[in-house]
Amino acid sequence: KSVLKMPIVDIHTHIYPPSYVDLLRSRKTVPYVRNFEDAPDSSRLIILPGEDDPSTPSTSRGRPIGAEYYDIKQKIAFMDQHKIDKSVISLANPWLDFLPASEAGDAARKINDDVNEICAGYPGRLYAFGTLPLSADADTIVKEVDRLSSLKYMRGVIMGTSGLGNGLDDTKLDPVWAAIEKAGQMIFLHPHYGLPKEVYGPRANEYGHVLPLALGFPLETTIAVSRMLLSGVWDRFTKLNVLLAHSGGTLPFLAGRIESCILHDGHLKKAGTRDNRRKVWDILKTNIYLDAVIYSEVGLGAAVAASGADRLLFGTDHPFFPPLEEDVEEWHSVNANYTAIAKVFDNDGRAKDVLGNNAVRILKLDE
Ligand code: 5CU
Repeated sequence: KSVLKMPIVDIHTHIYPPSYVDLLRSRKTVPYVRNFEDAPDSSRLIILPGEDDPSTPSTSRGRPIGAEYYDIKQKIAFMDQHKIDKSVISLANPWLDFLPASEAGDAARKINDDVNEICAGYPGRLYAFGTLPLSADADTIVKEVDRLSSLKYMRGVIMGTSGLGNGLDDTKLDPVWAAIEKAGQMIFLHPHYGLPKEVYGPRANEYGHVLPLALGFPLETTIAVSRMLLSGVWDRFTKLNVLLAHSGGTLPFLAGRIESCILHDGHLKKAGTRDNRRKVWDILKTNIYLDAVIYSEVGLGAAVAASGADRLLFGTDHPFFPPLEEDVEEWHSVNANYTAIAKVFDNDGRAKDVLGNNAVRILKLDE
């Protein structure tokens, strides 16, 4: 009797292909890559808004960037090290959001072709989410969605929360949602912009990146998805599938409150949008998928309760969150996610689903 090995699939794992790093090196404003005078031998990746304010301590000025961000061999070595069989790689934030409209279409085609080519070097091990030229017009974006369907290793698109500039509740996005839905692609929704820095207070510089990454990112995702819900995106596009980064931000925990606030809102009642809509819980179990990048069984338990173990997919966020200590081979961040899965599912069949079977089934990684 043959014993089939269970695949482990990482669906949240980023890359900046060399052409994108060249683009960042050519820039002088965020996002960019630069060697600073106080450490001329190491490059730093400055991507988050305000990360290079003059008041920012040098240790909070972006993050060191090495080959792990752009050399696919390092990704494969990381996968081998952590027993990951397949990865669905995606361009990391801020994608192409910052490009002038006139450059975005060409840049998206180049980056997507490069990423597809990288995957072709490791058949069966690498797949990808493509990137969209969101600063261009809807027609250019839709063309790239359609073109992605012809690229062998592409399984969907990664996007941030800004949409065409006015967020994901903008009805001007409807042709884009329609094209993605028609193509049967998965949207991997990922934060980048966080919250206005004022909410972190005057002592924010003392806390490194903790507040923007631990709270700004998940709340940004939660707000973006809530705006999609409230504006009826999933009432108009009932088959639009969205994979939410970081186990949905705080959506699983707050879904009940969102639903209750809708039910108790007099404005929505009068406008007729309170009752005539799909419920948050329905969308969570029909259109939304969640990654399992939440580092603890408490958050993971909420994700399972909200969307179900059959909609949860393992991820690592590589190359972000490497161990800070030297000589550590296995990444704490990765092991925290493995441990949470083992604890929540007591290593039953659902653990195997979350670790890989779900991703293979949902993203068709055996084709
Ligand atoms: O450390 C960070 O800033 C990040 C980031 O920008 N994007 C991401 O996916 N994870 C961590």
